[in-house]
Amino acid sequence: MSLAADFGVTLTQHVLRKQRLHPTATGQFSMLLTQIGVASKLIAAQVRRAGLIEIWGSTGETNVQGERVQKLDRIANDTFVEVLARSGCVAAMASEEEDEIIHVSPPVPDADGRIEPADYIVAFDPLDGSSNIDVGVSIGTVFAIYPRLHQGPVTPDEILRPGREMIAAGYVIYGSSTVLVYSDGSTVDSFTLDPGVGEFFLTRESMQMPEESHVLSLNECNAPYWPDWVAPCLAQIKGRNDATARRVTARHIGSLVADFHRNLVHGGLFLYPVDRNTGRGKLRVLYECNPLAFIAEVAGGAASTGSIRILDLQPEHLHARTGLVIGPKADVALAEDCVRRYPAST
Ligand code: P6P
Repeated sequence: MSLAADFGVTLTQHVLRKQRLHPTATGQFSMLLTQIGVASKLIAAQVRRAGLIEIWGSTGETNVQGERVQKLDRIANDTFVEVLARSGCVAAMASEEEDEIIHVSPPVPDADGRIEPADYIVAFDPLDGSSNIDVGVSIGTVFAIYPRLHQGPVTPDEILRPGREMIAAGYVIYGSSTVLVYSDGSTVDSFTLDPGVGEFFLTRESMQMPEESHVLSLNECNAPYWPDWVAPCLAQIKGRNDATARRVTARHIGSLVADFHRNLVHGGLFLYPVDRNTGRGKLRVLYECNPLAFIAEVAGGAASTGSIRILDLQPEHLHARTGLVIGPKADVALAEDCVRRYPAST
């Protein structure tokens, strides 16, 4: 057996293999995904060393969300911004850590003096689950990739658009291992970083979300703020446990990316309903709910506010929030049915 057969498929090899399926591809999408892999490795290195080089804790700043900016948040954000800006594939970015759109200066001319405009816009949460940084719990990066709508300077309508217009989305989990999951709309594929080699290797291909929820994931301490539909929805799901079998268990990490990834692999429903009093959600549309909804749907699942498909939401501003129910189609439909029966708010 040749040596090459001993090694798995790398992220770059996978992306290039897919590129060959698109004769008109310019290579920018492949470049963008591989550069996201580079940024992820740089962030993973910092996450792994956080406790050793004292980059836990807060910078003292407060971000646009009104949340204390953890040092690793800032490092992850600046790393993602710099790597994507250098890629030549990104015309603008939106980050959870940045108040406004980040416009990227046009790529430098090639040897013939031609400038190939950047084709993509990326919205990302550089480090989701920040509250878990100091206690060694999995955290993650989430990203959404949109095609440009026109040439010239990026306009807000190119970012404030429904998630169904995404061409790709993904996330990276910095946990027991560093796992990058992305979908180009045709498949959901997962890659695990081999830190000894510094390469992401394909570990799960064409992932499909199990059709049944074995896990129920939400913050139960938010019960006083839940709309009326939530309790009966949960009761139906918990009611699947009986004397004959325990079919559903509860798991809630408090890092959306980690909770979602577990549910994608094992089958589970994640809920973060809006606050019954304000009608407002906590999770962000552009760079948390949209990317995960994109992946969930490609993997055969679904994602909804409880009444509207997440990917059909029209975000009013960069940091718009929403309620989220995401998981197997049948259980998202169950939640939507409960919303219809208890219509106070979703
Ligand atoms: P709560 C982390 O801050 C986050 O944005 C998501 O990763 C997570 O699911 C949620 O907030 C947890 O929020 O209110 O349950 O602590």
